[in-house]
Order: sequence, then structure tokens, then C-alpha cells
Amino acid sequence: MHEIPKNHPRYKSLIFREKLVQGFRDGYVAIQGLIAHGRGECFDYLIGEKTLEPAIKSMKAAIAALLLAEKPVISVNGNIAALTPAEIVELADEVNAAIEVNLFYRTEDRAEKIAKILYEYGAKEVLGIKDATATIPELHSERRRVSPKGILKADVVLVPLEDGDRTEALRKLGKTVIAIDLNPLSRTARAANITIVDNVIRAMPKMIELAKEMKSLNKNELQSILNNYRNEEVLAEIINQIILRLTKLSSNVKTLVINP
Ligand code: PTJ
Repeated sequence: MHEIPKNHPRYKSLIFREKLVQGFRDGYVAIQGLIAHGRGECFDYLIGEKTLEPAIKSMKAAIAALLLAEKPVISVNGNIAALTPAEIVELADEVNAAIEVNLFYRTEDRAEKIAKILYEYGAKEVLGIKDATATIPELHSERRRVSPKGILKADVVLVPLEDGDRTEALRKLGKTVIAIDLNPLSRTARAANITIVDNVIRAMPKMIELAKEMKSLNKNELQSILNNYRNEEVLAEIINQIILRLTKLSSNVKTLVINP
């Protein structure tokens, strides 16, 4: 990985970029994944690079849905494998979900490399490699190839960092879709049942924390969290917070004072 000086003002952000670049060099992050990350970074700037309160609401609903699910599945692509592989495995353990590799730009080589990483982080089973023999109807991208034991049968699917097409296709199959997407305007964000508008880097650890807490709730309590959740309201709140933040910033632009 390229050496990033620790005192760089954007050290953390640069480290995650490096992880993706390294993932691309290692052959499991799609080159398009680098563009997708750039788009995400832009929306992260707009929300202030922190987890907003409405996103916490979405995370609680997401954990409730995962804990109530009969066959929950966490879908993994190249970007998420580079950014939060340990957290994927830990969250899957906490909510008893299967892990499935599902790629938009699918090659068997990339799928196998991603599975290997997840196994290195302690995954017990990774679906969607040799067993991606079923297809999702109406989906024409490589994402249509799924495991009959995983996404095909799942009732709840967590899709961090997605393209919108599959979210719609999964919804048409009657599945509950949870998306993590920094862009509240994307097709994914608008098609999912529950959209977490946050960076996966912050959202995944927070979801693990919530899963640990919420495991003690009974089914009725979890169901009530889910029943009271309204995705359209949460998306509207996020957009409003962006508007408020930008309005405030525009009335008080602070240029950097740089002394030669
Ligand atoms: O690994 P593959 O082959 O499955 O391909 C993965 C990518 C990401 C290339 C593919 O799914 C794709 O093209 O996605 P899109 O359509 O570019 O959508 C990605 C979405 O994720 C965009 O709305 C971004 O704003 C958002 N995003 C990017 N980085 C993050 C993010 N959301 C949360 N956290 C991030 N770090």
C-alpha cells in the first residue's frame, strides 16, 4: 500500500482509498468500484462525514429485520470486501446470517478471491462461488447468478453499496432489502425497504454494536421497531439535513488562512 503520512489532514479517508486501490491491484475490486467510491465520498462530504440520527433509525430497523428473518443473507461485493471484511463476518455471526458473494462485474476469479478474504477473517461458509447456479428473474447483469441456498431463498437481504437494478429485482421477488448507500437519491436508496444513508465504514461497526444490544429484545419489540419504520420519511430527513447543513455553510464560508 502507498505510504500515507499519519499527520495528513485526510489520513483516514486516504487509508480507505488505498485499501480499495490495493483490492483492485490484488484483482478483486472492480475498477468501476473506484469510481463508485468517489461518488460515495462526495455524498459523505455533504452529510458531514458522520453518522446522522436518521441513519441510526434505519440501522435499528435493519437489525430488527435481520434478527426477525428466517433466512437472512449479507451480500458481498468487491468494495465491501476491501473496506469492511472483518465487520461482514462479525455482523453475520451476530444476526445469524449467511454470507454470499454477489458481483455486478462478476468473474469467477474475483468471486474466489473475495471468498478467500472472508474465510481469512473467520467466515464459516461463503456462498455464491461454485454454487451460484440459480438466477434471479428479470435481472440481466451478472448479479443474477445467486446461490440456491443463499439469496434465492433469503427473506431478508443486506446489500451494502449496490446498484439499483438488483434491489428492485429482489423486491419484486418479495424479499426485504436493506441497503447501505451514501446517496439518498440513488435508485437503490429509493427501492430498498430500509436504506441506511451512511458510509459502510461507519455503519458496519455501529450495526454490530446495535445487533449485540438488540439481541435481548423479544420478537414483539423487534416487530414494533420494524412496523414503525418509514423509509421515505428517513430519506426525507437526510435530504433535509443536507439542505440545512449546506445553507448554514453557505452563510458562513470559512476559507483557510494560510500564512506564507
Ligand atoms: O464488485 P462488483 O462487481 O459487484 O461492483 C461493485 C460496484 C460498487 C462497482 C457496483 O455495485 C456499482 O457500480 O455500484 P454503483 O451503481 O456505482 O453504486 C454504488 C453506490 O454506493 C453509489 O450510490 C455510492 O454513492 C455508494 N457508495 C460508494 N461508496 C460507499 C457508498 N455507500 C456507502 N459507503 C461507501 N463507502
